[in-house]
Amino acid sequence: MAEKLKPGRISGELSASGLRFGIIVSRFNSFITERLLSAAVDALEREGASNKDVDVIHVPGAFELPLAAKKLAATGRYNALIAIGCVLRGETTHYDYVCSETARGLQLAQMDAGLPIIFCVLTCDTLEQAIDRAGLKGGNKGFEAGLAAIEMARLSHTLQAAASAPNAGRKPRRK
Ligand code: INI
Repeated sequence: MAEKLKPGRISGELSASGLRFGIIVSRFNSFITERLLSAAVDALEREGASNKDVDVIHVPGAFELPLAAKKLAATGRYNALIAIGCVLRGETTHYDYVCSETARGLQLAQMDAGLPIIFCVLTCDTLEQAIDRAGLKGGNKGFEAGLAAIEMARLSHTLQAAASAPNAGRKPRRK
C-alpha cells in the first residue's frame, strides 16, 4: 500500500523578539484607531517585542496610509508594518474612494517593497460595528493585526532563506 503523503509545512513562528515593526495609524476616527493601536502593541509586547523595536507614526486619514507605508518600507528598518485606520460609511461616495484606494495603495506598497504590510483598516457602515471590532465588547482587530505582523515577518524571513538556497535538503523535482 502507498505510504500516506505527509506534505512539508512552512509557517511563521509567533515570536517577535529581535524583529522591528512600524505601525502607521490614521488620526481620523481616533476613538477607534487608538484602541486598535493599543491592541496591536499589546500583541507585539506579549510575543516578545521591545520598545526600541516598535515605532508608531500618525497620519491624518486612511487615505494617507499607503504613502507613509511605502516611505517607511523604503527605510529598510522594519520586518513588518501595520496600517491602522477606520473608515465609516457616510452619505457620500467619499467612503468608497477612501476604502478602495487605501486597500489598493497598501497592497501596492507591500508588493513593491516585498515587506509584509498588515491591513488593519476597518471599513464599517456604522460606529457601532467599528466599536465591536475595536475590542470594546469582545475581540480586537488590532490584536489580530499584531499577530499577523509577527507571523508574516517570520514567514518572509524563512521564505527569503529558502529562495537563497532553494534546494537545501530537498530532492530536485523530476521533469
Ligand atoms: N478618513 C478616514 O480614515 N476615515 C473616514 O471615515 C474618512 N471619511 O469618512 O471621510 C476619512 N477621510 C479622510 C481621508 O482619509 C483623507 O485624510 C483626506 O481625504 C485627505 O487626503
